[in-house]
Amino acid sequence: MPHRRTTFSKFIIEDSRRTGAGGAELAALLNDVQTACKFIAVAVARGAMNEAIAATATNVHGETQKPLDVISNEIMLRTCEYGGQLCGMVSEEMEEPYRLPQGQPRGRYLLVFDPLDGSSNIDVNMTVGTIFSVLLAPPGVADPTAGDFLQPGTAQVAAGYALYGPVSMLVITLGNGVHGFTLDREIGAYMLTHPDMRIPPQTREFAINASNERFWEPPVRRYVEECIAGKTGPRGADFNMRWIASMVAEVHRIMIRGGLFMYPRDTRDTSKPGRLRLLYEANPMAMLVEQAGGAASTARQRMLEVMPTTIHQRVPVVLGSSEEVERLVRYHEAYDRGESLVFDSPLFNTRSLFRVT
Ligand code: AFP
Repeated sequence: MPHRRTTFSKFIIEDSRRTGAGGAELAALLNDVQTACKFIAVAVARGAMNEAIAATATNVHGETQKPLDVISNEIMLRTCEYGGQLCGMVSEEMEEPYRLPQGQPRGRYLLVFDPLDGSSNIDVNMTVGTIFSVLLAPPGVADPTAGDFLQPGTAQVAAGYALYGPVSMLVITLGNGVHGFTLDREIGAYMLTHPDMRIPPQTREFAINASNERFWEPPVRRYVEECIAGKTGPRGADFNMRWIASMVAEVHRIMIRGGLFMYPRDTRDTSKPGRLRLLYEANPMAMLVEQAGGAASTARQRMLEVMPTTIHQRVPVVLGSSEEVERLVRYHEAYDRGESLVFDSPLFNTRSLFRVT
């Protein structure tokens, strides 16, 4: 019976009592975020019935921007700006931080988000999502500058994603575990369906865009080649590979059954240390993954400890089942120590020379 289930609103109000002071303000902010995600879920679900869905433009980073990117960004701003809990927002779709309208009551939180992640999948009806992160503004700040958003992931007070797939879901952490909610469209409420989500420490599934192989650093190539070698290689087990090109969908799969997601630094453009953004993609996902018992790293540093230098900074991302993240980090450490890595498997002596001495 739906009324016996816990709604998202009930969950965050009860959690706010756990966190005490300021909890009610955070609960009110997250309630606005969930409302925005419902609006976006409806807009996404209308698909080609959205009049302007076909047109494309270019965002501030020169990336293809779909109308739903713009619509979703607008929904997040309009739905979250008026509640009085925020004093500023940063979005992937805007070059500068969003300044609240003059006279609008300000609160102590900052909201950073990617309003529609994976939007290159919109036209082909694949799963997309919204990623968000909540930070505290520095004391006394009413109109934050970009510098006020430059906080490490450990400073996040909440993080989550909305998933617009076959089922619309909202997955969130307030620093006390990870909890999943399914949108009941009859009631118009997200209902608690996945309490205390946990990521298994081991996995036989990895996700990477293999078309970038020629640009990968040797430790990444070693890791992937060992997985592909399967039972015949050093891992002694077969692996499966996935790549949806929608981070929210990849992370949700890992939340449900484990796995390793990689978007590593590559040599294609050394001015870009990766494709994904630290503040509103890597950090919220890293908080969720760690809270679910997984691990998240740049492959050389714990993701949540990276000190941001710009609000749209890119970062290499490795996250998921802890034992696989730790293995890949060890491979990078060996490489950075100058150890040449070689496979003992005859399969690889012809394909790549990595020797662990
Ligand atoms: P879009 O939002 O432009 O579709 O990018 C999605 C994304 O930021 C992330 O969700 C994917 O994991 C990654 O990019 C896919 O990148 P590739 O297209 O290079 O595989």
